[in-house]
Amino acid sequence: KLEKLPESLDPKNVPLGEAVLRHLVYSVGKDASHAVRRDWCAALSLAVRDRMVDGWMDTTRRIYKEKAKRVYYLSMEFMIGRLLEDAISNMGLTAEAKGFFSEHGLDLQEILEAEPDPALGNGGLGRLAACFLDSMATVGVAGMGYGIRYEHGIFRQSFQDGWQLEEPEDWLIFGNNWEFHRPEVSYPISFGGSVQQDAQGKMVWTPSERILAGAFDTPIAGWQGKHVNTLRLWSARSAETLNLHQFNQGEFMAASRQQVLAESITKVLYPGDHTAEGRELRLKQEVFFTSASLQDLLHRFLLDNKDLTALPKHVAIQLNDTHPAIAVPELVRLLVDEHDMEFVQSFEIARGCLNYTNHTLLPEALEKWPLELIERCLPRHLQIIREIDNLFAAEIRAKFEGKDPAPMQAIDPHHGGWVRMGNLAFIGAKRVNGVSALHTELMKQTVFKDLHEVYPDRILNQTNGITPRRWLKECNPGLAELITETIGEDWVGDLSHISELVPYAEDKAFRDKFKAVKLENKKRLAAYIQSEVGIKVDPTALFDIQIKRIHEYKRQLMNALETMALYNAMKADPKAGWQPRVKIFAGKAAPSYTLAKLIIKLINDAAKVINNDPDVDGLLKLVFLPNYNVSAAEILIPGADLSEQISTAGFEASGTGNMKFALNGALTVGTLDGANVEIKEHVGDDNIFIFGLEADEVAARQHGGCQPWVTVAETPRLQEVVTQISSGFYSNGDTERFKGIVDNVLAHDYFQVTPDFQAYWDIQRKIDGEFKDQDTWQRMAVLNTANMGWFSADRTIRGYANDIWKAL
Ligand code: 26Q
Repeated sequence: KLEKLPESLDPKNVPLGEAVLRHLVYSVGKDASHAVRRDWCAALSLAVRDRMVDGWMDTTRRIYKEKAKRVYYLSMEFMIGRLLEDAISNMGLTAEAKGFFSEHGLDLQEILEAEPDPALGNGGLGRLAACFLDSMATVGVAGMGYGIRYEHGIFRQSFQDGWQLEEPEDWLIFGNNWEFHRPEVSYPISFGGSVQQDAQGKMVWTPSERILAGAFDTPIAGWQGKHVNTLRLWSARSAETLNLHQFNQGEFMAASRQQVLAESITKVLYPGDHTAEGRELRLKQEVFFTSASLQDLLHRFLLDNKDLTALPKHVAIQLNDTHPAIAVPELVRLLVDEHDMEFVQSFEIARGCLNYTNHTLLPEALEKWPLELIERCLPRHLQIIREIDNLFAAEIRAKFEGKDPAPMQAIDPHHGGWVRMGNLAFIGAKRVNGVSALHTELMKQTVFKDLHEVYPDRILNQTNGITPRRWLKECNPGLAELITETIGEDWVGDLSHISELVPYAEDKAFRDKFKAVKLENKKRLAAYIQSEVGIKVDPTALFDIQIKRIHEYKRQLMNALETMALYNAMKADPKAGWQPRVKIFAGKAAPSYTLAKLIIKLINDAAKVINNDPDVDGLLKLVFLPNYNVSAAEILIPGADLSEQISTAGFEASGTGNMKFALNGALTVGTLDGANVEIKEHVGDDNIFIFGLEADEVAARQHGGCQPWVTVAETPRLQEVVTQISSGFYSNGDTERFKGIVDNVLAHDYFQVTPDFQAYWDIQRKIDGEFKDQDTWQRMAVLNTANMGWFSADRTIRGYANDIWKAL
């Protein structure tokens, strides 16, 4: 009887404004005259969240009734960004919210900006997971995200004298109005101890340490709010109660020891990407959230099923890279040890549910753990990994006579000492996928060559995508309105409709409006730059933007060197009719990545020289914006004319920033790498600027002995810049400061900056020319937006649902 609530309690029957005021007073505890923006933001979040709850419960009931296949997306990272605008927009409440606040003399935009930006990830992999949540809820997949509720997300970046400084990030400090704490949902996670065989021959693990995982749920509404999924994040706490006796004796530290140790597991996000630091705490984080998620999904399954052999029919689990790859032995362990199943059958069940997405081929980013560490922390898991490996080896020997399984096993018996998580994930997965066509091909040819030969049907491709809600509708309202008034609003829920814009590329009036929107976005970005770093830039100049994590393979250095060469050329002949440019960089370097941090310093030092040189005033500005995050991206991307996607071919698995820029009408300068290849196919060869070595040429050069110093000597503009840097031109005469960069480029240049430099310079000068012909440029820009429909994450999710999860 209580299930159907009285109409009067339905939040939809209360005007949003009234609900906000009620929450302001009764949930936040402030009256309107004392409320600051943050209070309004809290009240609005709670009012909007109320509107989501019915749909959330409906979704749960529907999934249950229809026995829909459940999809679990396990990811160490969710780079969700601010949630309020997303929720308002998807719930169709934008106009009402705007109206209410403007009636009270408040600006909705400012209130939205009072929300902290949850950055529980490093970069692309984490942001992809967040886009997938939005798309699963939009497409109607019964999907749930599982991750870690880090108390501190990725560090806050600032610059001190041009050097990167890392400060702790504190997104929870004022509370989190989106989450529902579920204190009753809690699972034990064990570590250490030993394994003994009991009288029945069963393996019994007696751990030395137990920690509890507690659940925090955030509702995720899809477009138009019909379907609302859950992001469940785990937080660690001690299984031990406080030692009150000790505490009362005055030994506060000792009494709290267990709590502090347990809670350290979900304290901070590891800030490295593309480095697989073999740290014990990182391993514990991986085990912690993976085990909690598996226990939780098994518990849910068993609520209405008895037979665990049916698990693969009802459940699909996606592993976001190898970070949750311990799921392979952990799921087997739960089935064998906790549910009394046979090992072989358990492994079959695991192999029927688990799927693995690879996001990188960089050797240093492939996770491997020392056997000694696994043995010490996870003795039972190590046993199971060995059993899985043996089963796998037997399977290979049976199928392929004379084939040595060793190089493919999780633990290579010839070069023991390590557990290779990529191999483990591959062996334990039903499907393995790459994230762009090129990347998937390279997976088959390189890292997983031998495994692909023995399981030729296991690897498939799912090219990444982005959500058009956040990455067009919300971040670029001007362009969204123009598109909607031109072709209607269907594109928001089905981005393939955006191709209806193609004919408008030939419509001068439309192009002018498109250009006017871009100019407004560039003004907004110029104001942001002014307020963040105090540099004044001209909104009519070409805005050239590279925003992503700082990494050698992404080649911010090549961009910086080209900027310095352009500066030299402009200074030598300022009246030569140069296209004015603003070069914009943003991105964080892993705290331990010395060379990446030195590249930041070089760009900041170069900016100081260039921006203060009156000879190039009005021609060139160089900006490095601190603390790049999702919120910054939402201002930067709509304001770009040119998108820098210049990674060494073969190294960027996909990229997703490339898609965001092109969708917002920026043209791409890029290499044939990752999803750039597919963007080129969709926008057309004439509407993208491709240059440089291709993946096979890069591989050949990296393996053959190249002599970068010779290439530098043969490239005069590059030679000049390198000489300037090493002679202290950008470092007040300090010839030591950038030695690390110069030596690397001259002697090693693994990422092929020197052979690509001239081609990059040439295409940039071609871009200068094309930008001057604004009519042609705008036509190309419109065709970029119009042809990006395929890159919707909705399409990607349908691909996973059809080919991998069998869930639609
Ligand atoms: C592993 C072990 C220990 C510590 C850190 C890590 C770690 C953390 C993060 C390793 C890798 C990552 C992140 C990888 C990543 O973001 N990859 C990007 O994934 C995007 C989504 O598929 C692609 O678009 C990018 O090309 C790819 O670089």
